Amino acid sequence: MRPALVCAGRGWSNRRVSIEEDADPDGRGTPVGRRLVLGMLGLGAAGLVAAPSLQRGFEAVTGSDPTGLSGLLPNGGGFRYYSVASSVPERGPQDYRLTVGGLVERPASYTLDALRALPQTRVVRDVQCVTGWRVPGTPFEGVPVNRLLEAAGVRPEARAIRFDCFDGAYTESLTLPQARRDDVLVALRMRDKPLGHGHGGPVRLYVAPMYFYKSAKWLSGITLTEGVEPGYWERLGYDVDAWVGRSNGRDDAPTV
Ligand SMILES: Nc1nc2c(c(=O)[nH]1)N[C@H]1C(S)=C(S)[C@@H](COP(=O)(O)O)O[C@H]1N2
Ligand SMILES: [Mo]
Repeated sequence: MRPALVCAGRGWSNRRVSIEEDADPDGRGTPVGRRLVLGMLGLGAAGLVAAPSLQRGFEAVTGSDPTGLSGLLPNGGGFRYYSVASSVPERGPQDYRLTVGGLVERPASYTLDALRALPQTRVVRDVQCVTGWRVPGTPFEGVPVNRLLEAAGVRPEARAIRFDCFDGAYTESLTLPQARRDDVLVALRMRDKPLGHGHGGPVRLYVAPMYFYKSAKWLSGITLTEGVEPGYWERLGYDVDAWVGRSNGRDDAPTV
């Protein structure tokens, strides 16, 4: 069976079930339990009534295949591979760049080697997609976003950050206080290996305390903005403040 392709949740009971069925082929990923799945289905109807924009989001998503890569790549260790772009170029040490710009004193452009040369932080948490799949205890390593912000000198009028991706399609956002947490990384490694292309390598954003859609893959730009510019899924109805367990209709205890 094709993996569940839609990073969307409420109101699609058959997709929900398919996520549960095809998760965890090798025992490393842990799909959410049946009770939680059914609980989220229960939330679904109310969620759609309360948030009509979500309904529009589902239509937009199901009208096309948002995850061209998913069909090509094997399921790795309980992860699903998501891409809203049908193809994404590969970038490596020669041609990868991460720019830091917008409302900063000193715009910068980092090569992969420059990022690797900075002190690395390791964070080990559960990865949690808003559709329900979860991979426990996943190590990520990289440079805290805050370190790059300090190097760039954030101007006083900046309140938020837009993250751009070299897939040309995806964007994400964080408020400045969120981005300054020490568990928010420009990640270069995942599960003790360099980030592969399928997982957004060579560099992705990793926002440990939030649902995985905040962790933008193929990161190419960090732009300081006056206000939050909602990201790709957020324009389709997902919460901008995507705390695990405390957003997107969930009110269970956070897993972080
Ligand atoms: N550029 C980009 N980043 C993205 C996405 C995407 O489609 N494009 N999908 C998001 C979603 S919904 C999830 S669950 C995770 C999936 O990461 P993975 O493919 O490494 O499992 O990436 C997030 N970051
Ligand atoms: Mo997701």
